[in-house]
Amino acid sequence: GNAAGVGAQTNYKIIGIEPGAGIMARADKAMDDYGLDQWKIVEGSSAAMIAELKKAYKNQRPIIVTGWSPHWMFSSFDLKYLDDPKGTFGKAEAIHTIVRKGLEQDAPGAYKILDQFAWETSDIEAVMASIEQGMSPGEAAEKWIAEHQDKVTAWTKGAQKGNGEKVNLVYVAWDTEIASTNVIGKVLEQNGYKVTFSQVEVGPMFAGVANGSSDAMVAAWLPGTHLEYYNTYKDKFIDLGPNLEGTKLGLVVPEYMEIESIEDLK
Ligand code: PBE
Repeated sequence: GNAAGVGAQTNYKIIGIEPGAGIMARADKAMDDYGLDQWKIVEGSSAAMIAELKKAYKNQRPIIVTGWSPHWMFSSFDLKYLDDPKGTFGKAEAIHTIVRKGLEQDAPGAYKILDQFAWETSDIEAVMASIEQGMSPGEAAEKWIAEHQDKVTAWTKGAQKGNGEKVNLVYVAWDTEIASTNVIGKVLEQNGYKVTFSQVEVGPMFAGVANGSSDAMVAAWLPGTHLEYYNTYKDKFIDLGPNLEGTKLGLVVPEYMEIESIEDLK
């Protein structure tokens, strides 16, 4: 059947991303939930996963990756999520903004902007698409900001201007987070703050905001994906709520593959 064929053709490998990512824990759990003992989740990076996907897609070869939405890959390639009848990858979630304690007192304008930051899937996908087409993340952020002054005005409404205070934004190099962090960073800069960026792994991202070495992150996928990190630190930082709703995680394959469900991998 298809499943045996797909397994043989892919060496029973599912192309994963950074080991600490929430989606990797979900993918491991899927192996148990669906009894996929033969299969392996390959650890790597988001960039390496995309490179593998591009290569396989170009040659119309079978490939299975850990994927998430929003993501530009769904507009660049014809892809589908494998059905997940057991719900291992969870329901739609939101991405939250989280700041360190004391930021409101130290940089009230930055706090207010971060608190008011909220956008839609189509917005973040536009930024991701510009980056994918070769723009630097900073340029892509500036382009989106110039074209969406209505949204930016709503985020900055009533926010006191900064006076060169430093704001450090911490993030992981996932495509979604590269886009969002650069956009909010530019908006903070345009409002008088001196913004620095720290790119780290997911655990240190949460720890950094909790221990105050970073000021803010816009990259917490909740309530499920980052639940363990969130629970570890939740008393030590301030959750400003969703900046984007309607995310999704799962196993993703090209449309040309003839499987439809994670169950088909067994
Ligand atoms: N992601 C993108 C992350 C959250 C943002 C889905 C790769 C994760 O799995 O932790």
